[in-house]
Amino acid sequence: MSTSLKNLSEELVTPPANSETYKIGIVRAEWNTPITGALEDAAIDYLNQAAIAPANITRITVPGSFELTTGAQLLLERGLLDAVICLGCVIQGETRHFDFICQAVANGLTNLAIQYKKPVIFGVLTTENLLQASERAGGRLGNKGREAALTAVKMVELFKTYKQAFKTTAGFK
Ligand code: DLZ
Repeated sequence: MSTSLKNLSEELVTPPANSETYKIGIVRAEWNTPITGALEDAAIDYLNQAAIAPANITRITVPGSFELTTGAQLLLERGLLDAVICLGCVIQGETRHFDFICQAVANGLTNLAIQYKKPVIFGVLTTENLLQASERAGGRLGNKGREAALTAVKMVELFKTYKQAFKTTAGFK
């Protein structure tokens, strides 16, 4: 989402046209709640600034990051949302749990995006320790929840723009 050259957390908000009609889902993992709660607060804050109507934001929680895929599927299968933001925090422990969870979530969310043809945003921190997570959840390295929301809004705008272009012309250049 960001690199050392660019931190999307600092990008200014420019609400796209008709953004109040965008329908956004948020799935948040309860593991490491102080971190994932901070990610969600920043995501909501960004969506508000981008003029997304609060009534068009659907929020659910799942126990851990591993369940983000099924949570997102639950929201997507209703066919009502334009994008789903998935927020989690996986912290490396002494076992290989970390690797399995991160890999499964990344693959699971990618597959959902392809299956449902909707943006599914990977807002999952994968860190070595709690300090690294805190730095990315409102600390010195910004807030990846805000960046996830920004990415969702940009992707919905892209989808709507291109769908409109396909409708009105034979294609687009
Ligand atoms: C089991 C587990 C572990 C060890 N660590 C984390 C973590 O750091 N972050 C997280 O979101 N979830 C963790 N979990 C829980 C798994 O995501 C999942 O909920 C369980 O394995 C049950 O499927």
